[in-house]
Parts: sequence; structure tokens; C-alpha cells
Amino acid sequence: MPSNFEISKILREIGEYLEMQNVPFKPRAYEKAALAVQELDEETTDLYKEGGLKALEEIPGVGASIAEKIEELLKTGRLKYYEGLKKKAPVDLSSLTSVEGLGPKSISRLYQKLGIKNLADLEKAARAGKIRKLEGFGEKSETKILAGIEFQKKSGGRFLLGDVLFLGRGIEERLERLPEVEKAMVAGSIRRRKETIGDVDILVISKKSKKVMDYFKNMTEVAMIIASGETKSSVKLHSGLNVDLRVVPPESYGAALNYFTGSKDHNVALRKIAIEKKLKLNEYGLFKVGKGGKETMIAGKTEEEIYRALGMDYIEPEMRENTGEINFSLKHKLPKIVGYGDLEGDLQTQTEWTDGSDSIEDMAKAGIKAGLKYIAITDHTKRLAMTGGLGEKMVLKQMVEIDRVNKKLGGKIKILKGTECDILKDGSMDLPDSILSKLDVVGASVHSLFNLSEADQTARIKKAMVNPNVDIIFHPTGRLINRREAYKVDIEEIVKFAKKTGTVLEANADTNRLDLKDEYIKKCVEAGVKISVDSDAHSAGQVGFLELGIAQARRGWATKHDIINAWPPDKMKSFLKK
Ligand code: DGT
Ligand code: CA
Ligand code: CA
Ligand code: ZN
Repeated sequence: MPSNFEISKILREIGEYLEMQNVPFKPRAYEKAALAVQELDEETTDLYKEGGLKALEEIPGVGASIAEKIEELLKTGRLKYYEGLKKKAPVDLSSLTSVEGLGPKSISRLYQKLGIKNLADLEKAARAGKIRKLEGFGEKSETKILAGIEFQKKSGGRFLLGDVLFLGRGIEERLERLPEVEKAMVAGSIRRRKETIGDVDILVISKKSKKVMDYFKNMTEVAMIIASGETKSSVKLHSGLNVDLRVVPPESYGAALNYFTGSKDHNVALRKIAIEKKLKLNEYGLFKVGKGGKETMIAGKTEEEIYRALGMDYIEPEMRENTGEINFSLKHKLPKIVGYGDLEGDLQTQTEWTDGSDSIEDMAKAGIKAGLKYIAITDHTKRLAMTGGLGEKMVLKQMVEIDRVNKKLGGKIKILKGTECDILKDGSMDLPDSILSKLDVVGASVHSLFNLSEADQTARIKKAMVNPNVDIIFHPTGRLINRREAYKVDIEEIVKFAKKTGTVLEANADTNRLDLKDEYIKKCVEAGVKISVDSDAHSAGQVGFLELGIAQARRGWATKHDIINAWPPDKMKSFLKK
């Protein structure tokens, strides 16, 4: 039976196929349903087993007709409607849409006019100069397509953390439910919460490894068995993702977890410390080597006892990149990085007022569900016309609506009035100061002219930072992971300048952005520049992105002290007022 990951992928593709055909409204409904399924805590299969079609209809964002389609998928493993759409336009949607700037509508035109079905066709046509001749494309978009393909080749098929974290967790949970399994745990780059993931590594403690391996190799999402053994197996999923499973004995669990969590560089450094202490560290444990080579295990059951036996403090997985954590740990000076439950609020969300899909009230309710005390509504501004960006009048109107919803919700959460205001070419703002000064939170973003020179782009952003009404620079480098390179900007200079102007730099939690990236967050922390961890949610479900943002902040060694929305709300507000 298909997993949430696969169902959600199919629903998303249906939406894209419908958009290719210019069908109104429906694409949005499918996209919404895809998101909802992706974010479910429970497997859809289990929901369906327990409550039938009715339970499917109760998934928020899933209506009767989509619920029936999910039912067909669960019952038969196929969906005729989807297959019909695919037949009409047999293009490799998931790889084509991953090229920056290509949406379903342009993919449809490329297919109809030039017969382009996949990336190879696309590259060939672009190199032959065929795309520039199409109506609505031109030379510029052809160059952009080629750049997008190049960028994709470079990123080498790595998966976004947000796409595999929940999948990894799902497998972990299913394994843990097996009676033969004592414990299951995701290790590798997922446990370190790296922004992209090569493959999934899972460890299991069990005395009956054969049963566990049998279950693993027969999971519904498995497309191919790559390797199969008593204690180690590897499979490829339908999504193209590889998963490694290892069964380890309980006395070696900590050592194995440490080894397979990595990073490799961290492991190498740890082993060196062990050697200096005349010890031996491997995936089975930490050993004292006696005369005649006799080995006695001195630690291995938990990671904590291994670090302790090496004279070190425990190091959080997100910090294990050999970028200084080893020395800090040896000196017992590791910072206490921000925790996953530490955020008090969210400072960037969009609603149906612009390009979000949910109402202000729905976003606020998602905030309540996430345990937040406040949530800022920061819709786009008029310069970003394709999102229906708000002008002065609409911002004022929205402020009235926020007052109304705040009253209605009776203090269960506080909705802050905000904006994601475009930074214009010369660094001035897309809304007048008379409006900006009325808002609780002003985020400023670059959404245009990504090709300015580094000097001009840096000057442009600095000018925005000088405006006393600007609180936060949203997604400061503009990159989209695996899709778009950051614009050219002198980040060191921006960080230095942020210190001077008291401007906050955002650690955007959107799985595609994670912008600032870890090393830039670290620069902020070192310079004493404050950051905010914001979901940038465009739907209620996406408030869940916050977890990914905290992960990135932890990878950048940020503490609660560095993150303004981890502070008590009053302190955060008075900091912004300054
Ligand atoms: P990925 O899969 O590319 O996102 O990154 P990782 O870190 O998950 O790497 P992976 O899956 O190749 O290996 C999982 C862990 O196993 C890795 O973090 C550290 C450990 N490991 C793998 N190969 C080596 C090695 O040659 N030496 C050492 N010391 N550790 C290794
Ligand atoms: Ca891995
Ligand atoms: Ca691996
Ligand atoms: Zn937006």
C-alpha cells in the first residue's frame, strides 16, 4: 500500500497535470490535499483501516472527491484518473518542475510545441536555441533554463530534508512497532538535520534480525532491493531514495549510533582522540587494548558514555560536523543550543490575502496547534504583483481584520500585524513609512533583480536595513536549495551592518530555502546579530516548517539568546520597537 509520501506525490502531480490543462481551482485543491497528507502524523493506510472513507474525508483539506481517489489508491495501488492524466501528457513532471522558473503551464507548452518530456529533451532544445523562439519564452528564459539544469546536475540528486525527515520517521515508527524490535532510530545526515540528504540510515536493536529484514525489504514503498544480509540491507524506494538498515546488538547501540550518525569528519576526529588516550573506537564500542592485543569494552551502550569516556561532553547531532565542536566539548564549553520546543512565536506567514492558501484565522489556529503564543501575518506587497501583493489600503484593511480575529480568538494566541515588504531596486521600501510604522513586524525581502552585482545588491539591502521601520531581512540570500543559487551578496558585510543597525536576519524555515544556511547563522551568532526562525508558511500545515528552521539554527550553534522569537513576547516586542 502506498505511503503518505507517495500519495502526496501523486496528488501534487494531479494538481500539476490539471494546471497544465488550465483547469481552474482544482489544481489548488489537489496541492492543498497533497500537503495535508504529507503532514499527517499517521499513515493514511492506518487511518483508512480504522475509519474507512469517512476518516479520509476528515483529513483537513481533503474533500469527498479526493478522498475517493485516495481510497482507490489504497485499495488497488493504482489511480485510473492519475494514469489518464499522465497518458495525455507523458512528461516527467517531478524533474521538469524542479528546474527553476518552469511551472506546469510552461511545461505544457514545451511539450506541445517541442515534444519535451524530460530533462534531457529540455537541455537539447535549449542548447539548440529552440526555446527562445517559442511564444512567451525568449532568450532570457532559455539561458535561465540552461542555468537551472546545470545547477541541478551539480546538486547531484540529493533530497530535501523536509521531504525525507517524515518519511524516515515513518519507517522508524513502523519498525519500532514490530515485536522483534527493541528500538529503531534514524541516524546519518537526517539525524544531523543536514539541509539535503543523500540516503537514509536506520539502526535497529533486535535479537531476531531476519524478521526485521524481511519486513523492511517488503515495505510497500520499496522498489528494489540493493543488498540483503543478516545485519545489513539496502533498498531503493519508488521515490528514488535509498534506505540502509542495520541491526545492532544492544551493548553496541551507542557506538553504532555514533558511528552511523557521523559526520565522517566528526568520527575521524573522535577516533583520533581515542587513539591519543590509547583507546580504540569503532562502531562496536570504545575499547581498552591490553597486552597481547586483548580488547576490553569500556563504553558502547549509549553515546553519552562514549563521549564521557573520551573526556568530552555530549555533542548534539546537529553540531557533529568537525567545525569546532570537538574542542569546545573537550574544554566543556559547548553552547546550549536552542531546543525544538523553544519558539514562542512565528514572525513570517502569508495568507489568502496574497499567495497563501489559508485565512488569517486558520493560520492563527495552526499557531495555537503548534503551541505558539503569537503569529505574525506578513503578506506580500504590491510590487510582487503575481502574488496579489497588498498596497496601503489593503494593509490598513487587513489590520482591521486582524483586530477582529484577535478578538474572536479571545487571547488564545496573539496575531501580530506585519508585512513582507519588497525591497525596491534602490533599496527603498514598497510601502510608505507612514504604514510601516503602524505595523508590529516589518520584514523586508528581495524578490526581484537577482542578477545585480554583489556591490549593488549589498548596497540595496543595506539601504533597507537603515530604515528604522525595517525589523527583519527575510530569507537574506534568496537561494532555493537544489533550484536556485543565492543572489550575489556580501553576507559578511550584511552581518556586520546588521549589528550596527540592530536589524534581525531571518533563518527561514521553508524546506526549500533554509536561508540563512547553517554557516551564516554561525556568523550571526559570533557577531552578536539576532536571528528569527520563521516558517514562511503559505498554508496552515506549513507552520510545521518551524521544526526545520530550528534544526538549521541548531546546526548554526544558535542559542535561545540569539533568536528573538525564542524570547518572551514582551522582550521580543520591545527589541523590535528599539
Ligand atoms: P548523506 O547520506 O550523504 O546525506 O550523508 P551521511 O552522513 O548520512 O553519510 P552516509 O549515509 O554515507 O553514512 C552514514 C554515516 O556513516 C556517516 O555520517 C558516517 C558513517 N560513515 C560512512 N562512511 C564512513 C567512513 O568511511 N568512515 C567513517 N569514519 N565513517 C563513515
Ligand atoms: Ca545517509
Ligand atoms: Ca548510507
Ligand atoms: Zn509568498
